[in-house]
Amino acid sequence: MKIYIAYTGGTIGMVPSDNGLVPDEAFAEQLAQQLGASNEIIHDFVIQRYEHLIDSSNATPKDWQTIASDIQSKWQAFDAFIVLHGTDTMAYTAAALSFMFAHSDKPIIVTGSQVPMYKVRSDAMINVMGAISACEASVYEKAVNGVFLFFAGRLIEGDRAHKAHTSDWQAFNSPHQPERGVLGIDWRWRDVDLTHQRMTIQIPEMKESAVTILPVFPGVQAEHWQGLLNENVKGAVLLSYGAGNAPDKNTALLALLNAATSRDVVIVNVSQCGAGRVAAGAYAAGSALVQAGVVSGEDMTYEAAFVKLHFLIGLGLSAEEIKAIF
Ligand code: ASN
Repeated sequence: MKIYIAYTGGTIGMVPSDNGLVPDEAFAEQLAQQLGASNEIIHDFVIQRYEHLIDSSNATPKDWQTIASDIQSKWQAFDAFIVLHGTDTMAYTAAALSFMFAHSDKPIIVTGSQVPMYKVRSDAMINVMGAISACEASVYEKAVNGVFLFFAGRLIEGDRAHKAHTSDWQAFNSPHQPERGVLGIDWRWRDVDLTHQRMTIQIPEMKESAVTILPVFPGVQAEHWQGLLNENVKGAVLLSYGAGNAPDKNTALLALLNAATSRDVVIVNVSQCGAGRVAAGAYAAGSALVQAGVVSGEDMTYEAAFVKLHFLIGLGLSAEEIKAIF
């Protein structure tokens, strides 16, 4: 197999500095040596070190575009793609790639590690080898074509992953759907419907300022959200309580939401619970949001909802079209 590995930064390739861990340029070479040292790995690898290696907390939608354009330019030349990325925003990038490479007919696996590869007690090679194994599986297990996040033995759909732990090896979960595959000694696969859907690659121009997140918390005031809903914003993820609730007695807050949706800002309701589905309307406190024009994010993670807004706004769709797609 010809496998393209994009090294974008993240802990996996970091080394200590006076200010803590920083990405290391030499990592790509070290990884190439490790992969080359084994007779068991028979693939052709190209490992590309990105010019600006980042801690993924610095990632922006522009980085999603850069990674996607890079993969697109290599599409015909490779059978599979692995993106080495920091964990902090890995779920966002995996979601972005899964929208941009919808129904991908090749595997695109995003992974990284909790501990840098230079440490003896590191999860780096375990995760890299798992990602390679997922690519290999795509040959006989068609279910693996598509965009996934692989971490600590779990192969999670790119738009379903959530960073759920700061320090466990198992840093990611898939709160709304079982993982596509779990890798122990062997893979265990979840059955999926493999009805062929035509692949599309769409890499829209995305503006940082276009999408925001509105947190709900006890005592939240319209003033808290005013700046967040500025005139550049076209979409927002509202992080609601429980099954999709927010304070319905706060008329100023609802008026602010109403004003935003009336000027075609798409506001998507996602629960801050971390798991479960939004059922806005089950309570009066949720109905008020529906009346203010807020749409339900159903069982999406906030990462996926945030990225999907960026993607659809970037495609230039109207607020009505975006709401219908949600
Ligand atoms: N701060 C790091 C990053 O996201 C965390 C990691 O990769 N484990 O780049």
